[in-house]
Amino acid sequence: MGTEYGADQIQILEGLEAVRKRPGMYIGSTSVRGLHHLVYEIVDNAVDEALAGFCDMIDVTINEDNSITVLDDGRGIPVDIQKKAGKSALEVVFTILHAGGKFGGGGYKVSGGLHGVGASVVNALSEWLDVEVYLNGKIYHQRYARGKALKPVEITGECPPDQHGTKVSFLPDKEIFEETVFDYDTLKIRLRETAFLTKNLKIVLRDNREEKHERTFHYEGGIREFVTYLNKGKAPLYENVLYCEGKKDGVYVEVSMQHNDSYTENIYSFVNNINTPEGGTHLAGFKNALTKTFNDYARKNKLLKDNEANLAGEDIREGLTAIISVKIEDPQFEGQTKQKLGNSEARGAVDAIVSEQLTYFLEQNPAVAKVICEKSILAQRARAAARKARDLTRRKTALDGMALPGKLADCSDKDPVNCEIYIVEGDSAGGSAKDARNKANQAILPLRGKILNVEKARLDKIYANAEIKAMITAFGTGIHDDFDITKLRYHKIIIMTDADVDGAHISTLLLTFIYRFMPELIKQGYVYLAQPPLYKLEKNKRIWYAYSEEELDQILKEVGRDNNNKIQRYKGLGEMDAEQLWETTMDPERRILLRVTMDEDTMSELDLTFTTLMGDQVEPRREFIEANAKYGTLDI
Ligand code: 28F
Repeated sequence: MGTEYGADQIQILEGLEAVRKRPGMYIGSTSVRGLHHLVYEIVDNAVDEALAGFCDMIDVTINEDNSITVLDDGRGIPVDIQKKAGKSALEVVFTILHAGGKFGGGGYKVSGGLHGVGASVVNALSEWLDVEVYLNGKIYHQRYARGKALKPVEITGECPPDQHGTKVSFLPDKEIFEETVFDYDTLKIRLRETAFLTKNLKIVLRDNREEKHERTFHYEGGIREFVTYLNKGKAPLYENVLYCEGKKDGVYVEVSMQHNDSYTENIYSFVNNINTPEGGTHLAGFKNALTKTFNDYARKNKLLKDNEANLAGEDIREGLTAIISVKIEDPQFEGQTKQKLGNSEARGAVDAIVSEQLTYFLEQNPAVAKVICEKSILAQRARAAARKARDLTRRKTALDGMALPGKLADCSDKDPVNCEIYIVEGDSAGGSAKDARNKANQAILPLRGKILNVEKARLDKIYANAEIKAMITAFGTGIHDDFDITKLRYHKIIIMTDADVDGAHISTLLLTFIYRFMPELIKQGYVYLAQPPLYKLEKNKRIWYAYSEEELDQILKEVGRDNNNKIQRYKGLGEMDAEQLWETTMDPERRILLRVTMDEDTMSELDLTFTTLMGDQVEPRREFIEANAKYGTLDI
């Protein structure tokens, strides 16, 4: 390496050494999630260039060797020599760890929208990184290995004089990451979300590995189209997507929303394109404006009478899909995970802009206003009924001393860490499971009949449902305000259904209930899906089980395809005797369990997964179940 890299270079290298020593501090983790963060960091820099108004195309490619290439048509990172550092600005961007980096102590992103921040982190964690800048008719190039520049910036060729932009390629370091294979779908979901949040930006994603893919995301309507997309497969209550936009006190605000006929609230908030799952001042401002504006409208137009109570915020948000997106110079994040916006000016800005523009919209569109008010009033009544029902169950459980459901075959061990509960559909399968289980630590809860779809029922009906009550009492945690994860009675909640389309549907109904009412159980990894086999193959008194068509083919190849093969296709769990059920699906030594996970970086897709499965349109649901049945995973 050249000797022109002197004293100050050493200091810089120490900076990036810190990133390699504690990568989690800068990208959250070194798991597959951290791996994908590398791409988001580089793409975010290009998005910043788009937000500044200089870039309208970003091209992301997964290369054959699992390296990544990101190209933009922005101004190109400056290459002139910076006096203070004595080297090219380009090199500074890639080799100096910028103060106030994007991740705080907790390992979470705390600030977006800082031009070029993050590039040095990606560089430090890459085996190699190549950057090309197209500027003034020339191609500038520099290459790095594990964060160290191999040479100063060089001109390696010419480009058309009107071409401009930046291209970054990198290979994540196998010494750092537990996993170095990129997942196309993960990038697809995130890049689609980025495109929704940045109207007019075109993002292309290509996969050049064995299984080729290509997608273009380009939304002229921005977050308006995001709401339409999220409501796909649901029935909107009216045609318009309401949209508010404005700037106040240095906060640029965009809000879009539309109600559907479901009972759940689907609101996503973003700050500088970063998801804020815990909300904050921008979300609070939105909710306040919504509640106030609708109550004012309903009173003024006599939809609410003088002697009737105000609509609660949750009544108005029933079935609401909304996006709140703010852009702010200096975002302050609060809370344990630093995901909650704290800037007080964001509250006022969102409140003022939404109040004013929503009031105007309601006056101009009385038919839409009426539909929303009527739905809210129904929600208000159901909420009162639900409160009564809940008070009743509370009183009862207090008297009974938390009576466990009669159908539950509990285990004898009382330490939750050792305990598992199998949720089984149907009494006959429940019976086999009871005979098969290890009574010491495996409990069985058989559920009868159709499981209630909580996306399609109001709270009063949900609380009155016997199967749901049985699950809540068996788990021991309570729900909503009373939820307490330390009271969880089993550290594995295992959903066991038939390996067919109906079984997949029942699993999804159960997962939807858990996700809506006890999301912590999924977040903390307590929820699993059992994997019963699809086929049994008997030959010369030996038995094989296959969990997929492919596996059956594989086994047949090994044992030979002839007339001695006895193949049985299991149509349901009930067809297996207790011993078979134990050895294929319940024995901890031999079974396969799928842990249900959710990716917090791509929050909005999570709901869509459920929506696709639960919505009225049959087609997307069938596609989803078939796709997941084939691969044997349900990673929501
Ligand atoms: C493929 C990833 O990183 N694109 C970027 C720019 C443009 C400017 C910039 C970036 C300059 C000195 C910090 C150009 N002209 N794509 C990208 N495009 N960074 S990153 O500036 C960074 C500052 O230190 C840019 C005028 N101003 C800014």
